[in-house]
Amino acid sequence: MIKGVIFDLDGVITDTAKFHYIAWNNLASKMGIELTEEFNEKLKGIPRIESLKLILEYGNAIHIYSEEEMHEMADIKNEEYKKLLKNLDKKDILPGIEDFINKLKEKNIKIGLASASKNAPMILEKLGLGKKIDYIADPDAVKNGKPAPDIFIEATRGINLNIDDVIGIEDADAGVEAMRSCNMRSIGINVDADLRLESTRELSLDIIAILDNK
Ligand code: B16
Ligand code: MG
Repeated sequence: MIKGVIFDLDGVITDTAKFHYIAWNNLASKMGIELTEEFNEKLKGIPRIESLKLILEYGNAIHIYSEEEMHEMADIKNEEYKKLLKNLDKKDILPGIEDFINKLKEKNIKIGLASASKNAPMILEKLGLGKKIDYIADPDAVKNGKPAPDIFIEATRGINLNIDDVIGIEDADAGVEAMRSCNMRSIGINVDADLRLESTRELSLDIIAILDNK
């Protein structure tokens, strides 16, 4: 029986990818790198500094900057990203998510968060969901980011359950790969996983039951 659900944040609970894209694009264009939306797909679920490294590799500029400079650049991007989140609130919760979370709570199913984002606690507060999430795994507390499984293992540990007791929900290949490598059952939103859904609207207790019986 499923006793817990592990959520990804960006792309599952809310769509912050568009703000990441604007902030990365502005930083990249200062370095003469033009990003495409297709390339941006590769950054989904990838931690901040690794995302910057992928952008610099894409622009053939990785050799130009020191680690320290890269951290400064990532900080600049994050400041702009946070400004773009200024008006984020309840209306930005993806369709069906709040209702699904409430139904999980009614059934005493624990909720963990496995997001690569260091901004996750602030974002959840803005969305009014902070109190509903039982445990937010800290990406700084794990060794390897997605596609490594560490953050999903940590989120499961934080809600005192075993991997077999939970399912995870992701929108990015890196996140599904992370779940697969720790044998966690997975739901993909617009991405292939054990069960693929086209929208967060389709999430329900019945859908979870399907995965439980698979
Ligand atoms: P931050 P998720 C990920 O969120 C984003 O998809 C990814 O684009 C971003 O680089 C990463 O968080 C780190 O975010 O810069 O806020 O720490 O999908 O894992 O919830
Ligand atoms: Mg995501």
